[in-house]
Amino acid sequence: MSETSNDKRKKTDASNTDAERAARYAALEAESPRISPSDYTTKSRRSFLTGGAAMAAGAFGFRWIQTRPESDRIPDVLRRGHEVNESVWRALKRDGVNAPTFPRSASSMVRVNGRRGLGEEIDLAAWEMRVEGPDGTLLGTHVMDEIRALPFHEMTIEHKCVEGWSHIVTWGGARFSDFAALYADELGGLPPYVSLNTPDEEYYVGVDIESMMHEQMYLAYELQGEPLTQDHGAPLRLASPNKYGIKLLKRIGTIRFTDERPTDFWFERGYDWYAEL
Ligand SMILES: Nc1nc2c(c(=O)[nH]1)N[C@H]1C(S)=C(S)[C@@H](COP(=O)(O)O)O[C@H]1N2
Ligand SMILES: [Mo]
Repeated sequence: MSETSNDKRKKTDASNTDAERAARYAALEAESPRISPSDYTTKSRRSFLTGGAAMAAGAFGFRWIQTRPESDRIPDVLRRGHEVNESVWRALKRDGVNAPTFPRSASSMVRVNGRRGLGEEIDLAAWEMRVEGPDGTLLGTHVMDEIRALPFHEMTIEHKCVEGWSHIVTWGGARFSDFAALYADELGGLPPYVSLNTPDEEYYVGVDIESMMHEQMYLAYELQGEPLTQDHGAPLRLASPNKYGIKLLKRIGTIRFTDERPTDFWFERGYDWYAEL
């Protein structure tokens, strides 16, 4: 009996070296139906997430990435295999499932990793976060007291970096969903994407609204029960176990709700846009 593509997909968690991921992907890519770039952009997210459409979209993404020039900044290990793995995982993932949490005692201080957009120290007392709508209009600004006024949550989760390490860490802060609720009416419902930037705009990420509204997506201001240090993103950063670290912007300066899929620092350098776990 021939192996169904479902059997193949189930095997995606059987082994995990990058070479194996790349090989699995090449096999999936070979059997995928071809779609054009315009198909890709007009697919609804729902169909994107299910079955063949997702595989086809992944295949397109993979071919696109192969045409990109190599960047010397990317640790080569996870480059293509990684992109591939993301697309496949995204297709398989069920909505609404939480990543595992751990007892607080299992967590410890995580290293500082990535300082793009963190340049000089900032005056935390003077920090304000801007919120913009799809047309770029300023909808509001927030000081930390307003973020602290939202319900406080804590989670002990595994933070994962695309460089291949992970660390169990305890984050404290507000759920992004509680924050976004402040703007939902004004926006007539939330648009499909969120773009986040450091104040100097040196680092920027784009995230789909479903991922942002997940209960494990935090606007974090505490790490290991202490206020964030500047190197870890003070006063406010993203934290989640469901996205790779590259998406978890430190030192948020601007949040923009948008209809267009926003550009993203590491997407521009060859990584999968979703960087989903
Ligand atoms: N502003 C900014 N945020 C960032 C980065 C960065 O370079 N600049 N690096 C990301 C990466 S790759 C990781 S793994 C995490 C690391 O967070 P940490 O330094 O608190 O461990 O931050 C993410 N957020
Ligand atoms: Mo990372």
